[in-house]
Parts: sequence; structure tokens; C-alpha cells
Amino acid sequence: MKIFLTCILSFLSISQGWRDYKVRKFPENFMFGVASSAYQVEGAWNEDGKSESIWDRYLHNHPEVVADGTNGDVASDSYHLYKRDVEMLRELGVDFYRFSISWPRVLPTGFDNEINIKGLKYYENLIDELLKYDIQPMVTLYHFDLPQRLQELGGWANPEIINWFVDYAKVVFDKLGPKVKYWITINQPNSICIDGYGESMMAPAVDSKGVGEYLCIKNVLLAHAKVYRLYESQYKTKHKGSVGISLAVNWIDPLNNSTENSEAAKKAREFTIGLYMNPIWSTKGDFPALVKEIIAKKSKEQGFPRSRLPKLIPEEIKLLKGASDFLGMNHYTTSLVTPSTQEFPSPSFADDLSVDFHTGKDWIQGKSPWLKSAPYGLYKACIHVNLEYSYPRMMITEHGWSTETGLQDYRRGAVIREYLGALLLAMEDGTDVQAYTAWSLMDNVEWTAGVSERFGLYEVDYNSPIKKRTARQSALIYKHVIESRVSEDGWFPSSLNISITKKKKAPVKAEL
Ligand code: GBH
Repeated sequence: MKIFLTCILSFLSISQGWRDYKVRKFPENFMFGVASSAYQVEGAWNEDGKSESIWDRYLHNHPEVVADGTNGDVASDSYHLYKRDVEMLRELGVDFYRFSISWPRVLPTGFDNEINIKGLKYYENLIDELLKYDIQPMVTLYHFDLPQRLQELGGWANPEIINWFVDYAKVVFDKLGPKVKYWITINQPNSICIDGYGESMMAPAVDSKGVGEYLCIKNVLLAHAKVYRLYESQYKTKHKGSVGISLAVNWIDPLNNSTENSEAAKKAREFTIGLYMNPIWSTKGDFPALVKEIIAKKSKEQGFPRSRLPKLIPEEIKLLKGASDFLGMNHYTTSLVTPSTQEFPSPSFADDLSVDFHTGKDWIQGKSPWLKSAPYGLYKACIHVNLEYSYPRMMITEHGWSTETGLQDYRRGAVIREYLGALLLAMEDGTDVQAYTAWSLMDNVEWTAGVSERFGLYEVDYNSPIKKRTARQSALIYKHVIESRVSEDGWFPSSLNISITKKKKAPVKAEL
């Protein structure tokens, strides 16, 4: 009760811009990191035995969908330049690096009948280079780049993918397991499923509106849970790591406090957060009741013989419940909603949800159209998760800001600091968060936005043959935060020179 009251008081205060000038510090064991993903940085799309991913296929066949025509063929060329990447991590002084493994680089057929040793070796080299400097790898198994071969069999809409994903995870755990303490199974099911199978904004751009999204969500969640159980039963005692899933947990508030807007906001949170979190973290398990009800009702009206949202049977509910050591929270932005006044295609996820999204008056706009800064939203998202799901262990696995090119990125530094300030308040009010991850270490291929939206603490010069990386001002600010453990102390770099903090660690045999 006490925690609950403090929450209410604090969020009322920060949403009104109140401050108490108390210095809040991140505890010593709190971890700071940065993230990237395979397709977005690696390049080498067909080297050393790697096969095509759905993003290779999509952007090769449809260059017109990309804002500036860029694709991931070369990207930041991290496949060849990973040592420079680790040097940047050492400059920042981070505790960990979150990167992802490309499934088609490791298993070119998609299946484990053929293991691409060279592909696995790349990740092993990267991990060894990280560990040399005491930087922990946080490894994502799936960040949007499915082997094209599996897409031809239906991809995430085919329930067989649950087995294929388990087979893939096994190969990776066997090879890299002893060196990795933090695993993320799957990144952002909503992007995979809603944007990939409904809205056609991401590969595979299958337009199966209102149906495919939900098949995908069920399969993604079950694939995650099966891999979680695999690790729990066969690797955890040996390797002592933890396994989580990264979900998009952006905040949604009503446009104002009218009953209908508040109801719209509650519904929108169930459709964007609850749909993924409830099966794993709620006491009842299963999809949220409200979501089940709405989709069942609409499906009936639309003449479907059964709900477009597939059922979870009791064994599946059991498998999913508690199947995560931590919540990986990707948080970028906040929106305000009202009940929709638009006509959406029917059936579709947008129609099932039926809300309109608005922006707060004073919220600063990022370079990406969807990205607005509202730090209080991170606070509220944490408190929401705490109250709905009993204070789960969590890590912020992504948060970031997009700009134009340029090294003087004052806004990125400011946004990171303000969001970290909100996170400190959430921690004071009981949030069990162990890590913060800035997206991204460096500029990368921002999916269909190409390189027109830059998220990097380091700028990448795509015209340079060595894809030259240069620290932005925000890199120095983040480095300072990591050193001082304080988010907003007015510190500002006087020059953009960045020097190495993380030194080689003395080798500890037992650990390696
Ligand atoms: C994350 O997604 C991703 O995990 C990461 O790969 C990505 O680079 C990063 O954030 C920055 O976007 O332009 O209106 O069509 C965050 C969620 C998913 C939000 C794609 C933007 C496209 C919306 N993003 N979405 S739109």
C-alpha cells in the first residue's frame, strides 16, 4: 500500500514537471549497455555461407519501400569491423553489449541439419573480444531476420516454427552457452506480427490483416516459452544464465480523463502490452479477457466461424506462465488515445483496437515520425507493469532517440538523461530493474527508413569504405552517466574526444 501511494504521488508530480532536487544515483550493480541487431549492422549478407533472410529478400525485391534506398547488404559492416565496435564499447565503458544472432547465418537452410561453422565463429569471436574487456554479451536470438526458406513455409504463421526455433536455439546454446549470461529469445513480437503480417510495414510484409497477426503472436510466444523451458531444463544449472523476451512497452494515456478516453487507453494497453505480457506474467495466464472478448465478438459479426484470436489450450497456458526470468522492456515513446472515429479495414488489428493516437502538446519530436519524447511515460509504464504483474524483474533492453546526421546531437543526450531520471524515480517506487540499454551503439539500417533516421551514439559514415564511426556528443554524455551513476547533473562535454575506459581484464580461467 505504501509503495502504491508513493507511486501515485510521484507520477502525479512528474507529469506536472515537479522536481525535488534530491540526487538520485544508480546503484553500483545496475548495468548500463548499448544495443544493435544483426541485419541492421552486420552487412556481409551472403558471405561465408549465410543464406537470405526475409529482410534481404524484402529489400532486394522492393527497394522502393525504403526511404533512401539503403538496405542491409553492407550496413555498418560489423561482420568485418567488430573489433572496432568493441573498441567503441570500451570507450563508452558499458557493462554489456546487446546484439543479435542472424538465424540464416548460423543455419542456412533454416533447420539444424546443416550448421554453418563460419557463421557461428563470427559470434564466438565477437563474444571473446567482449569478454576480454569484461563486457558481458547480452544475446538476442531473433531480431526480425528469419531465414527466407522458413518464410516460404509460412514463417511465424506456421506452428511448426516453434520446433524450428527450439532447434536453432539448441545449436546456439551448445556453442555459445558457456560464455553468455543474458539471453533474449525474441525481440518485439508486435513488430514481427502486427507490422509483418498485418500492416506490411516490416518483412515479410504478408497482408493477412486481422488473422495472421494473431497466429504469429501465439507462435512467437510459444516459441519463446519452449526455448525458455529448454534453457531452464538443460542449460541453466551448467551455464547460470537468465533468459527473457523483449517486448515493446510504450506508454498509452487517455487524451483527457473522460470515461470514454480512459476506457480507450485501457483497451489500447491490453492490445499492446497485455496481449504479450498476460500469458507469461499474469496470475491467470492466457490472453487478456478484454482482448479475447473484443476479437471474438468482431469475428462473429464478420462471419468467422470462430475467433480470429487463436485459443491457448491449458497445456499452452501452463507452458507460458512464468516462462521468463525477466521482462526485457523496449520503451521509446508515449501516445494519447481517444476512441476511433476512422473506418479501418475489416478485419484488421487496427479495427479490433479501434483507437486514434494523438501527441502531447509539448512533446519533442524525434526524426522518426512515430517518436516523441515524454519521459514520464517510462515512469508510468514501469508502475503499470509493477501493479498489473506484481513487480517483475526487468531490464530496459532498448530506449533511444533518432536525429539527422551530425555529431552535435544535444537532444539525444538530453532525452537519454531525462528518461534515466524517470527510471530512477520508478526504481525509488519499487521497480525491480537491473539494466538500461541505449539503442543504439551506432547508426544502422533503420528497416524501411534506411539510414535516413539515425539512432547511434556513434555516427557511421556510410560513404567511407571503412564505415568510419565517430563518437557523437551523446556518447560522451552516456559515458559520463555510466561513470557517475547520476542522470541529470548538468555535465556537458567540452570536446568530442572520447578515450578508452574498459581495459583488458586479467583472464579468469574458470569463467572462460
Ligand atoms: C525498435 O523498434 C527495434 O527493436 C529496433 O530494431 C529499431 O531500430 C528501433 O526500435 C528504432 O525504431 O515508421 O510508422 O511505420 C521500435 C519500434 C518498430 C517503431 C517499427 C517504428 C515503424 C513505424 N519501431 N516502427 S512507422
